[in-house]
Amino acid sequence: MARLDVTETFHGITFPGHLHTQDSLQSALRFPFQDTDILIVSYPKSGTTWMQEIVTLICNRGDPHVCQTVPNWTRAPWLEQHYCAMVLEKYPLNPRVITTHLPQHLLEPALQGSKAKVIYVSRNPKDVVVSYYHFCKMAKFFPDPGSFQDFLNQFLDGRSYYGSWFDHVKGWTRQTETMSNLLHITYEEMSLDPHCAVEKISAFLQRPLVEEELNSCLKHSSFSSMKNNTMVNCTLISPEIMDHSKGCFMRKGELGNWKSLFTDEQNQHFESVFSSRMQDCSLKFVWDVPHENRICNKEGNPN
Ligand code: PPS
Repeated sequence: MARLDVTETFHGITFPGHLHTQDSLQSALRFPFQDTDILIVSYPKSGTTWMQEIVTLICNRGDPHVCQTVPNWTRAPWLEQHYCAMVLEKYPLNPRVITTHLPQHLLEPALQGSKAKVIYVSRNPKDVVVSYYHFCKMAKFFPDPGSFQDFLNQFLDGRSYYGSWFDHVKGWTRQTETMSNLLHITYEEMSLDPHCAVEKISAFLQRPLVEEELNSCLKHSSFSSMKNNTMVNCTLISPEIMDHSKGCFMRKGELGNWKSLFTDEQNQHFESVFSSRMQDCSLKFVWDVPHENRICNKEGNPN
């Protein structure tokens, strides 16, 4: 299944045809979730792979064996991608860890009444768009991204693959008010205080860890460990699909890397689109909170 030049449009959103078909997208909407499932949800480039690693490590009490021997797309397959059903059948997981980039409104019917635990990861959209831009240069299943200005315009207009960042974040975070089985965590929280973040995730999954296990989770989910882990750094993907000469999947792993690419004008325009598109979102994000100002309580929740 190459289909590198194919784009699937589904419910008005575009998806790379290399990984998605109309059937696979349709099946995702009818997916029979089990109450024991863990669903990782994110807009692309928001920390998906990092969360897959943390969840896998928590489920294995810090033991890195699975992380180091099973590719992330097998141990936490993307629900909407064509191989998902095959993977779930061939490699029974306990618990099942499933990943998705789909927007909330499309998955709502399938999740209705389910007690599956949902973890939503968001990230500063300026860092998302920069990470996404670099990724599109290396992933041959995306069209050439062209100039950063064009790519940014598409992102702000909601024309990117996987749809609008604004709709995605608003759709899923709105659910935090009503769904007790949904945890929203940001890439920034994970980066500024990984210990606190892993504690928070393990508490949410009701899989408490002793200090040694928690430290092992931290060690093996660090950027440097993951950059060298072939099970997550995309180097297993053939050069026909991903041009590794054009960059690394584990690229920078930084907060505020957008500053390397945005001009002042682009930043101002971004801010103005952001305030207008997010005015109906009551959520306060922690993107720019300095480390020394972040405090954790005993349960691992940020105060
Ligand atoms: S994807 O393609 O949607 O699955 O990408 P995703 O995994 O969501 O995002 C990739 C970015 O996450 C960074 N990353 C990390 N940052 C810090 N620590 C760890 N452990 C980590 N793992 C992945 C990765 O480097 C990409 O961000 P950028 O800014 O491009 O470096």
